[in-house]
Amino acid sequence: MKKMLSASIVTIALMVLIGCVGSAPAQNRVVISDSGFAPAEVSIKVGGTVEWANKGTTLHTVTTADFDSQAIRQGGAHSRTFEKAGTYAYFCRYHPTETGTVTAR
Ligand SMILES: [Cu+2]
Repeated sequence: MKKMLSASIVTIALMVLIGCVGSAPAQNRVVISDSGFAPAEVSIKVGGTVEWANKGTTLHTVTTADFDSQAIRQGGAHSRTFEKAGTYAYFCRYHPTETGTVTAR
């Protein structure tokens, strides 16, 4: 009887844990190569986080009118959480042809 009780507690605890993971804001990963951002367009929920990982061989940035990641070194990453709905167009300061957008809704 005691065993069954602890088994149900474990089951409930697992369900709660899985529930938390499921409701967490989506995390999206954008890879920066020396030819640009991939995927160039990401769509997230408001409150979601985007992480840019620099897999290129040189410095890159994620820059909009409102924010600038500063230089992201090779192997480095930058994360930003989008608390307001909107479409955020960004580019790389070093290579202005590298562009992307984040849509938060
Ligand atoms: Cu760049």
